[in-house]
Amino acid sequence: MADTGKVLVIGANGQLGIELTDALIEIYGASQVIPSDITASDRENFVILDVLNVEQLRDIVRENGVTDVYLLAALLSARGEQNPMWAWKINMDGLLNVLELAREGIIRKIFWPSSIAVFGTTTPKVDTPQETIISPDTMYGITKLAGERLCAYYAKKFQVDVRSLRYPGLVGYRALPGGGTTDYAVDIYHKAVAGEIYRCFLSANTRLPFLYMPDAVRATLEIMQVPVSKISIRSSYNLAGFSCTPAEITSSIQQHISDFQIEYEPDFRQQIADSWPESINDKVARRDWGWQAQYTLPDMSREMIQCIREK
Ligand code: AKB
Repeated sequence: MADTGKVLVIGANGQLGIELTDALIEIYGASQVIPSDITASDRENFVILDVLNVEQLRDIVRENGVTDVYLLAALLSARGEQNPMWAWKINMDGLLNVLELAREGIIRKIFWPSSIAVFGTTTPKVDTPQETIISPDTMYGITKLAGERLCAYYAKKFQVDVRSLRYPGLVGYRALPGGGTTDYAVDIYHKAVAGEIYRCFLSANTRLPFLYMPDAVRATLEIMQVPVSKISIRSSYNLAGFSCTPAEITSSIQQHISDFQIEYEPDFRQQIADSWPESINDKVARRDWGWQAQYTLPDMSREMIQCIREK
């Protein structure tokens, strides 16, 4: 995009951040992308940034001519339950800091991820629609719901161009996720390739929605590139890939690693998973900006196993 200044990725060392940063560098060039996180990295242009430090954020944005911000720093669902106040602080203050810079006109466009965690036990579980009962049961979900409302508010009241997706569980081979309930679906592949038994913290038939990382990265790039006139949802778009259970992932892995074994030892994360939908209806994203997932569970298993082996 000719009118894009520099792009700042906050949370560039995380599971999605690593892959999204690479994709952004491919589009805009390394000199245009500023990866940042609270821990160091040897990436070009990398800066250490604490999203809670609004002055530091403002300086980095001003000094580098940043126009677009991808705010990925967050505490996920399981860690959020272990430290709810910290989850509230990181997830809400971080977002507000970025929204405020956009309201002041310093930032032009924001991507902020929401999650299926906005839904709760009273939400229809199957084919969950875009507009439905949104009544989260976790602190992470509460921060995502509040964040969605803030995004919609800043968009309407101050014409801030903030765009958002409700990610399901994201699965990729490059980095391990940290502190989420859907993390098992990444860990399981690493154990399988290492020839180890996987002890799953969810029960065999817990069905959840997932998205393979290349689809997640593409969705993020697509929603940020689509003309503003196509964006009808300013809270956050439902996004679907495929849905599966730990038992189904196990069978899919066994197509490639026949002696792979799993044991089930559900813990506190079972209750979180039980409060989330099994499948998501993303027809509004399809209608507005042509979203279409490409990967299925068998595709993902084949690629995950191959890529982890190569690593
Ligand atoms: C989590 O499990 O907390 C996240 C999510 C679904 O947002 N992966």
